[in-house]
Amino acid sequence: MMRTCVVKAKPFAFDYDVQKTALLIIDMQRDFCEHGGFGETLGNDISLTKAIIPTVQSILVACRAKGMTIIHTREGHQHDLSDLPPAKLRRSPAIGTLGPMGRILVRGEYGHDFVYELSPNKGEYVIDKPGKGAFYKTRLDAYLKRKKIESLIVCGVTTHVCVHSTLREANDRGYECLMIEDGTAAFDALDQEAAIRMIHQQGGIFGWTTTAKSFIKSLK
Ligand code: TIU
Repeated sequence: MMRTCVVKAKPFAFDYDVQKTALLIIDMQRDFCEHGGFGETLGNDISLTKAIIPTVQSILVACRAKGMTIIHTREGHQHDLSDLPPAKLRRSPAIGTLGPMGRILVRGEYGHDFVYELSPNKGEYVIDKPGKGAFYKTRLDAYLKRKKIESLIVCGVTTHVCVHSTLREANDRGYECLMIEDGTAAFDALDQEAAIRMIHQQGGIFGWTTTAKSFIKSLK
């Protein structure tokens, strides 16, 4: 049976029920959207990740107004870096070093926290994750099952890294995923375009994609 809300999407219309859907906002942290954070230490320009903040905010506000389940994730490590595999540190040696926003990608530091505009409200679930995907070493799946969630609306950064790792695993775990094209960002436009196409190609091999405007219009 068709669910209540229907949104024009690629590769075909995505239908969902608000009560069985969660908005999943991936890693909208200062470390990825502001100067001196993890994103910049990797050699990236943060202008595209910063630019989506107002769009993600409009999605968040619209979902809150409908009482949708909201989940925010953060990538980061414990102070002693005991949850940081040497293999990850080897290719991201800035993790744990001191930057202008505190220690890079370390929990509790200013740079690790969410950008101000996307601060979680009381009652919204915050997931701290040591990896790129939001299921690895977290309680995300248990939380979604407890809430009887079937569909995920996915926003955040970066599209080709943490958003993809999370969305691909969510798809394997049986969740239907709609990624918001302009509610996600990569550090460069080519990666963004490819990451979007990789979701909806082959009949929606990982899920669906749409725009923030179309998604907000579909909310009932
Ligand atoms: N490097 C990069 O594009 N992303 C990350 O390291 N983490 C997330 O995507 N959050």
